[in-house]
Amino acid sequence: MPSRRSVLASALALPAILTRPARAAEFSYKYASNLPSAHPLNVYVGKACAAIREKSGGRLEIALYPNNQLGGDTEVLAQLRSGALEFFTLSGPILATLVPVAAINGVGYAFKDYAQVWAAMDGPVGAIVRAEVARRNLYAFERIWDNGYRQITSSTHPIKTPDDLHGFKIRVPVSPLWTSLFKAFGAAPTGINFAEVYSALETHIVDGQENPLAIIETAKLYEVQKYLSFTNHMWDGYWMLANPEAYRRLPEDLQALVAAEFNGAALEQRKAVAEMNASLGKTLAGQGMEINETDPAPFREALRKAGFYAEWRKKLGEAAWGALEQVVGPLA
Ligand code: X2X
Repeated sequence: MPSRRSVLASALALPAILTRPARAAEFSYKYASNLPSAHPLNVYVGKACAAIREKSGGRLEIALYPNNQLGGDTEVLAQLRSGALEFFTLSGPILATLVPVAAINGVGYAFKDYAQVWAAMDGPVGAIVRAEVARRNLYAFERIWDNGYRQITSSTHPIKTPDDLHGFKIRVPVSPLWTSLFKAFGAAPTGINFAEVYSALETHIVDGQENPLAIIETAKLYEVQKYLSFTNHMWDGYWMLANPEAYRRLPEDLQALVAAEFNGAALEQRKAVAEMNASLGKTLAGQGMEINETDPAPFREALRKAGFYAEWRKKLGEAAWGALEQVVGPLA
């Protein structure tokens, strides 16, 4: 019998190709997300990836890297563009650092309800964004995933009126639209990647942040924030992006499978997020948050007076703005 050492030595001497498991995937791709694995975004991307592996007979495996494991959004977007990463979900207004018109879903108080959100994003507004994404050499799948309506949290005071935002030190995502929105309210916004948000709140680099309830819950932001104010100031969604060369390297049947599974899972994920965002208020109250409602009218008026709508109409362009207004009505 050969010694353990010599078996090991000869195994190490084999070329890597022979030591791979017999049924290794033809394509091993990676997906990254800035959210914890318990968030419905990752739950449903995970389901889609399992279905893709199964239905491709193991030819395509997509490994999941949730929770900023590969870095913050800015860094991961660079990895996606270079081909170090194949799939990434990124919020529209953050993607806008590369594709300016992608900020459009973040226009303050633009969507009255989810019917308007999906009519715009699955319709003319989404089509304009996806075409621009393609021009910047990335690929965006048809169905945008739900992040949700965003609510403001604070460790210092509740936000009841626009005045409560004056001078408020709030973290916003790294995005000109977000910074502009909170400057228009007279707040003091700081752009920070989500990867650093919990610690920025914990160490009081900022006093507040804004996110949908499903994130406040799954990222445990209630541990470092006291007040939760229902402002619904913005709807946000995640584009499922692919590195286009990596996507086109897949045979056509696998491309079709990936598109069908991601687009289908997005529709399921939307239902799960809407349910969570509707029911989590009680949970967060139980975890110690003090909750208040707000009247959107004075917030919207503050934005209008500050010139926010005029500025973003110019920045986003008449085609995109017109497509949005076609769905939601006149904005200012
Ligand atoms: O960074 C955020 O706040 C988050 C997680 O909501 C986005 O990706 C926009």
